[in-house]
Amino acid sequence: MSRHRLAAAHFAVAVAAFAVAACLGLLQALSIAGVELPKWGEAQFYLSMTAHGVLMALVFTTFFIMGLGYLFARETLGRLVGEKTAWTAFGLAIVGSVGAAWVVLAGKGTVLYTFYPPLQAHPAFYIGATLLVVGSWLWGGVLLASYRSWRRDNPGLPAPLPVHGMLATVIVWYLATAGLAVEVVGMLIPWSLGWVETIDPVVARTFFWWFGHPLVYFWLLPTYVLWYTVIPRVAGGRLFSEPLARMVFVLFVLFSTPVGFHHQFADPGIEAGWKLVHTFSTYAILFPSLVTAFTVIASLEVAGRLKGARGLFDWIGKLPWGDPFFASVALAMLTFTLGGLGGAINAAYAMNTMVHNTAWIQGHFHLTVGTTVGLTFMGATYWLLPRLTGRELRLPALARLQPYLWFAGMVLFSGANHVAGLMGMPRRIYDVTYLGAEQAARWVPLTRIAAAGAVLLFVSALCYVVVSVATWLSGRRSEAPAFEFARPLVPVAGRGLWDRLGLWTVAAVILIAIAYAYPLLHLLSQQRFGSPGVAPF
Ligand code: HAS
Ligand code: CU1
Repeated sequence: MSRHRLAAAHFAVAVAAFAVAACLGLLQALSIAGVELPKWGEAQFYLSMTAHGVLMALVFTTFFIMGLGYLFARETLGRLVGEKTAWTAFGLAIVGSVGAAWVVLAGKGTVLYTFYPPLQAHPAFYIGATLLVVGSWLWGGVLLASYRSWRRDNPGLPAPLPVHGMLATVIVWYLATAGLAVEVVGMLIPWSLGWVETIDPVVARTFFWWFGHPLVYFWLLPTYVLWYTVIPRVAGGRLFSEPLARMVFVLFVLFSTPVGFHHQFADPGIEAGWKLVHTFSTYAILFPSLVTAFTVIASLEVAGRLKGARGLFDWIGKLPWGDPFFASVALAMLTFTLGGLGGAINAAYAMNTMVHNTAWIQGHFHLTVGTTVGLTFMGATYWLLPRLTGRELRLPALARLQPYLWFAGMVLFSGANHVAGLMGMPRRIYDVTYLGAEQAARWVPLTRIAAAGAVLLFVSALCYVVVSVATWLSGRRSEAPAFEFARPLVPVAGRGLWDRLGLWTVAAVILIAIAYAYPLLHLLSQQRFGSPGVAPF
């Protein structure tokens, strides 16, 4: 444990944030389905939705990913340079998260997790979020410093694949949060402090989505690291192709950021041609996930065949479906097939107009971040805990059941939301009946199916938290198993093009400049709502 105390501390915060957010999620789904809850009204609904989004999407994920980064660096590079800085980062991130959560729970920051102006929070909300991000920047710095130190000792070797993936995550995160920093430090904090009277909502949203889309890959890349470097091993197989895996991470560095307008198709002030450019790059960013589907499935097939499977599909039956980590990831992958398809639908202007701001969107992101990422992290916890704490998993039957419960709950919750969205049910709405409007009668029954799903999800979340806490506190002590990573079928010999991460970062910056420079200048040239009306146009 002591070797990985830092990582363990991050996982503990992640599980705690998850536990609180899971309770709020259930309340919201029941409320939408029309269940009367005590002391609950419109204000509580939006407050809860903000807290749920911030705690799940920003706090749970960020702490879990930071923990994974430290763990992979220590295990595969044999070092962590700047451990004191890492603890400082942890402290900053905790202070920031607690501060922001406190503002929300006190009712002074009901701005949802996208905090679009003109919704305004108490300055402490934005400052708290900034501290969380600064903590994560320091985390990235520690990973980079550890890698550089390792590189000096191992000049000819490619970075171990888990570190290659985590470095790509760090780069995506730095590129993404540059946009967030401009929005929060340059616009939202001065505005919330009253230093400026107005800010331009479209400019703010543009910087938000500069950050907001790559944010989803900040969540997804560590998930992929687990899929590529651990799951083939857990399944008893080999990684099918290491070069493909390295390429995938590089493609995410390149294409994660210049796509933000696919969240702003409905926003005025951005020219249609530029929206189309972002649609094209969005379709480019589908490709590395399709490659991942191929490579990971091929790796699992190798596992099944090594166990003696014959024929076309027998290998599927040979996979360890009773292992909670494997089952979590397999179900997460199945879910992503649909979530990814939904993403491709969202990215097309015409189809986006049918689903934008409807319940379809919450259906989409509960498949993607809520299951593909979330369920993978939950499953990974069952793999991590015995290795971190030297304690055997407590209540293994609950752990085995948990991913299946989550999957079943999500089929109901997300399925119902997708269909309701197509019928026109809006997202983020307290009263989805529209005071009993006739049209709403079509989707109201679906909210009850979603609520039934939410109950299953809550039970599954409870199992996860109970197993984690019980293992941590009272698991039987035994020798901690080693952290073992998947070996590739054919090892890569030396450093290649996909390992030139510095070069790819420069290319990514150029792509971001192409995607954003003109549209931003154009927005800033229009004098309205606090935009400066800069000269060139
Ligand atoms: Fe998304 C909105 C487009 C992926 C999260 N997305 C959101 C929002 C969130 C989110 C949170 O173009 C809401 C934001 C808000 O609050 O307003 N999304 C995409 C596209 C992808 C995509 C093109 N999204 C994600 C991921 C997320 C995430 C990943 C979180 C982690 N999304 C959009 C668009 C919107 C949007 C628009 C705006 C909509 C609007 O109007 O507001 C792609 O990255 C998807 C690529 C995925 C694939 C699937 C690959 C499949 C794999 C598994 C294969 C395994 C199998 C089974 C088959 C191409 C890798 C294995 C077999 C065994 C035997 C085990
Ligand atoms: Cu996006």
